[in-house]
Amino acid sequence: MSIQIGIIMGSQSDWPTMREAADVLDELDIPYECRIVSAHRTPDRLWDYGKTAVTRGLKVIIAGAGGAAHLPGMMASKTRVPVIGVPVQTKALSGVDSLYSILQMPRGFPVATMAIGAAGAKNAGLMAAAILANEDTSLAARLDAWRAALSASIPDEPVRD
Ligand code: RP5
Repeated sequence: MSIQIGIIMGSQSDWPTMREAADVLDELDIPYECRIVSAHRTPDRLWDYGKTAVTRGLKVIIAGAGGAAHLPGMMASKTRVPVIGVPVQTKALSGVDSLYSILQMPRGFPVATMAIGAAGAKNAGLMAAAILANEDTSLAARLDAWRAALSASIPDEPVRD
């Protein structure tokens, strides 16, 4: 089967955040591809990626970017493959710039926007897994087990130190 999840990011510097998405997909044994695709620095690469996403068999694109974070929205404008946006935390504005850039899409071209930073990237991986699990019973069982294990790891009471 072809790879169904694409993880794209605007820069190598986004990888420490975006690896959270990759790591959770590894835990769930879901194949994916990773690419650097910048809306500003490599616009032709963005266009090609979006243009071929459907025919290459991608079912979900996870797109992370920081600052003037146009990558997720531009990708959503180029392909009907669902785009999950991850606002990467920035130094200047703590990622609020990234969040608003990704979240405030015009009517007609949605991006499913996650939380800022690592938690958002991890949840993006889990969201992509949940989308694929609708059509994949084996993956659905793995995702259910992952969720149950997380719940089981939460203690009933806090440690009082
Ligand atoms: C964005 O600019 C990238 O997504 C990254 O978060 C930010 C900074 O990129 P670098 O200057 O670190 O390459 O396009």
